[in-house]
Amino acid sequence: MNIPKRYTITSALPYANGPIHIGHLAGAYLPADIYARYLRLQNRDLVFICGSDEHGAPITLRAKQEGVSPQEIVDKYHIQMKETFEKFGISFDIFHRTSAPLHHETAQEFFLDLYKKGAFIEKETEQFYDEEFQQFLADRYIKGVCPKCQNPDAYGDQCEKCGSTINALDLKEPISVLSGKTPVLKKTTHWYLPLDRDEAWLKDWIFKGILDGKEQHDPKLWKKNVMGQVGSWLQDGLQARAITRDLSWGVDVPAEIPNSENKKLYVWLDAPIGYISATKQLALDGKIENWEKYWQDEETALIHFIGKDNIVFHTIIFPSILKAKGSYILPSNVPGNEFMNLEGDKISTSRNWAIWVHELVEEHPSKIDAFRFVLCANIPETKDSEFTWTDFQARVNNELVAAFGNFVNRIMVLNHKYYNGLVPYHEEEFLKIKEECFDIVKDAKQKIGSLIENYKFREALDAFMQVARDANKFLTSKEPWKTAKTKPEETQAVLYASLQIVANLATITQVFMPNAAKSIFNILGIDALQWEDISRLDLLTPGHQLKENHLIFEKIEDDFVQAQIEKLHSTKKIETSKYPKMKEEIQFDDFAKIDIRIGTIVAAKKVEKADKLLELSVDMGFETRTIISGIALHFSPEEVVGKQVQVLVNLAPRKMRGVESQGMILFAEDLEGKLHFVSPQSGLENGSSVS
Ligand code: B3M
Ligand code: ZN
Repeated sequence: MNIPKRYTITSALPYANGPIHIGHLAGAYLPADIYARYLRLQNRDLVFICGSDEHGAPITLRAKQEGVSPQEIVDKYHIQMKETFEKFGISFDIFHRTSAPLHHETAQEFFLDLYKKGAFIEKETEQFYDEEFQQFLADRYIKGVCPKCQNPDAYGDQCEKCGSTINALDLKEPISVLSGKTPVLKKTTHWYLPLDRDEAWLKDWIFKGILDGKEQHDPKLWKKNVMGQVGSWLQDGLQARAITRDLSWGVDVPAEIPNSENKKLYVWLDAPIGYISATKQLALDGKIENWEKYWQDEETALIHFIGKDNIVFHTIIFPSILKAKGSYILPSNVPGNEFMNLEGDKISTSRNWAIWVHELVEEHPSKIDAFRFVLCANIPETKDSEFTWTDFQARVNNELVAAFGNFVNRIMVLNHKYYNGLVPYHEEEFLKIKEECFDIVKDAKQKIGSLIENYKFREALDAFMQVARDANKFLTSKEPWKTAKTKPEETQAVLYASLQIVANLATITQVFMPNAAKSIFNILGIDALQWEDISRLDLLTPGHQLKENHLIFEKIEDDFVQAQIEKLHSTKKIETSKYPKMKEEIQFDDFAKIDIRIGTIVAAKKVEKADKLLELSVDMGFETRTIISGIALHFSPEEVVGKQVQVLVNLAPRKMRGVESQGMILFAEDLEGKLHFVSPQSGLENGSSVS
C-alpha cells in the first residue's frame, strides 16, 4: 500500500456531560496524539481532530439533575475538556463542538441529502411516552428491571450491571425518569438507516480491504479486537437502525422534510459528522487550505482512534453514511482500544472511581509526562488493562527515572564537570567505539516508527526505553568517571557519543513525552530535531555549549502514592442501588416500644416438615424461651447451640407448625443474602438489654 499523501486523524468526541478520566486518555486520546506527533515530526500533512459531543440524552439528563439548561452543561464541560487536553499535551489541531451552528448546518445538510437520495426508510413504531411531561422518552429516560439479570436500575438501552444491550420495550416494570410514573406506549414516526442493504459491501471493505473494486486498506493492519467485534456484528446480520429521536435537544431534522417537527437527529448520527464540521472550521480559521481534501481525496488516510464501545459506529454506521453521501473517503483504519481499569475495579463516573485528568493537570503539573509514560505503557491495546498507583510509582522510579532520566542527568553532569559543558570530541577514540554506540540507536527510527504506524504504542515505548537501557549499559561499561584523568581522549569520545544518544532520546521522546523532550533540547542548547534525525551520531557538534542541567523527572515517593490511593477511596461514591431501601421514618416512641435482650441458644432442632425452620431454646436469664427461627437453610442445629444472640422479646407470640414462638432472634443479612449472627463481642449476662 502506498504511503498516504495526508492524514485525517480523529479521536472520539467526548460527551460534554462530565470530565475526562485517565481511561479515556489511554483509550482514544494519548495513542492518537502519539501518532499525530510522530507524523508531524516528518512534516507529513495531517489534521488531528476532536471536539465535544454536546447532544444526546445523557446531557439533558445531567442538566435536569443539576437544575440547569443543557447549554450550561455543555459549555462548562466543553471548556473544561478543551483546557484539560491542552494541559495534558494532547495536540489537537482543533477541539470543536457539536453545538456550533456550523456543525448543525453540516449535519442537516448530510441528512437532507441522504433523505433526498432515498437512503432512509420511514417507519411508525410504538415508543414510551411520559404523559405528565408530554414527551417521548429517550432510552436513557426509561428505567426498569433488566430482563436478563433482574437489576432494578437498568436503562432503556443498556444494563450497566450485566452489560447487555436492551430494547427499551423489553424492560420490566418501566418507569419514566422524568415523572417517576409508568410511561404509556404511543405511536411515532422515525427515519431509519437500512443497514441490511449495506452488508455486502461492508464485508468486502472491512474483511478484504476492497472498496468500489479497489484496494482501500490492508485488513491485516486492522486490530484483532476491532475485527472481532465488527465480525460478530456482521455475522449476526445488520438491521435497520433509527437515526432520529423525539427530543428537544440536538440537531433538528431539516424542516424541508415532512413530519420533521420536534424530531432531532440521533446523536450517533450527528456526532461523527462533527469530525467533518471541525475540519471545516479549521479551514475557516485559515489553518488549512481547504477541508475537502481531508475528507474527499482518496490519497488521504482517515484514522479513527476510539474506545471499544464506539467500534460499531465507526466501522459500520458512519461508513454507511459516508458511502451513501458519496464522494467521501472511508476510514483506512479504526484503531479501537479496550478499557483501562483502575486499582482492580472498572472506572466509573457514577461511583466516582476514576482519576480525573482536570484534577491531575492542576495538582501534578510536573508529572504530566510521567503520566503519559505510564498510560502509554498501559494502553489497553489488545485487552483491558489496569492502572494502579503502585505500578505508576514502580514504572516511573524503576524505568523512567532509573533508565532514561538518570542517563541524561549523568551525561550532563559529567560534561559540565569535565568540560565546562562544551561538547568534547576525539576522533580516533570515537572511531573505536562508533559501531558499539551506533548499535544502540541504529534501528530506533525504523523500528519505533513502524510500531507506531501499526498502532503498537506500548511496544514502541518499550523500544524507546530499550535505547535508554542500552545507553546505560554502554555508560556503565565505559565508566568515563574513572578514566577522565587516566585516559582523557577515551573519556572525550565516550561523552561525545553519549551526548549524541541523549539527543536521539530527546528526539524520539517528543512523541511520547513532549515536555521532557523540550527540557532536554533546552539543556542541550539545541532546537528540536526531526524524526529523520534519529539514529544519527552527529547531532551535537564538538565545542557546542551545553546549557545548565536540571533533572527531567522526579521520583515518586511513597507518601504521594499513599495519598493518591486514599483520595481515591475517600471520594468513592457508594452505589446505593445495591443496598436495601430504607424503611419509612419512625418516631422515638416507636423505637422505645422495642425490647431487645441478650440470650444464649441452649438447644436447637429442626422443625419437622419445614425446611427453613429451627426450633430453638434460648436462655434469657429471667426465663427460657422457645423461638422458631427461619434459619435452617443457613445454619445447622449444632452450629447455633451456644451462640449468644439478640432477641426481640416483646414480640407477640405466634404459633408456627403447632409450636408457639416467643420472640425473634436478630440476624444481619449481607448484600449477597447470607445471614450472620449479631452477637455481643464478649460474653454478656443473659437478659441484658439492647437499646
Ligand atoms: N460521544 C461516545 C463516547 O464518548 C461518543 C463518541 C462520539 S465519536 C463521534 O463514548
Ligand atoms: Zn442486566
